[in-house]
Amino acid sequence: MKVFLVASVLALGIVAMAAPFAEAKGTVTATAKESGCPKTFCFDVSPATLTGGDDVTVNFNNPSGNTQHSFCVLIGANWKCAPEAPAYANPGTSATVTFTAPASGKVEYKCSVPGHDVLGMMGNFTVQGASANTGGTNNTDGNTGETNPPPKASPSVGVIAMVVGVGLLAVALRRR
Ligand SMILES: [Cu+2]
Repeated sequence: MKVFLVASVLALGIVAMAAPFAEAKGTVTATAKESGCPKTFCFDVSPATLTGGDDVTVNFNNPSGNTQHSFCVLIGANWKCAPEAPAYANPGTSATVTFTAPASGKVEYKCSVPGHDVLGMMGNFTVQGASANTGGTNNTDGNTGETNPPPKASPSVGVIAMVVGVGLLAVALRRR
């Protein structure tokens, strides 16, 4: 009975903590720029902050007049590109790449056309811990620039459930 109670309390807490992350998603718009950059080229990336664990879709546009570009993210040890390597996006075309954001830290990005990274087509996404997400950078409907409702449950709910459960258990055991 005691083991069952502890297991139940732990399971409830874990479910409550996991629930808000299950449907996490993010959409990023990245646009290649050949003017108005600190250097020769750059990206206009929005939003530049990701939420840890999100399934991120980057919609990459190359509206330039005459240069091929790509948008690649470093996931683990591999660059994942839009369009898929070794292709580049021709002027006036778009491509998409999807990836899962790491739990926290940074995600490097660059253009994979040789030399374009040092000409300015490189940068980092900042990854917020999922618990820090109070809305704004995490879209579930593919539209950017809107404010999202707060997550349905926060991880602290799970922690509180476990603490309360363990407390009740201690009281129950002491009364035996
Ligand atoms: Cu480029």
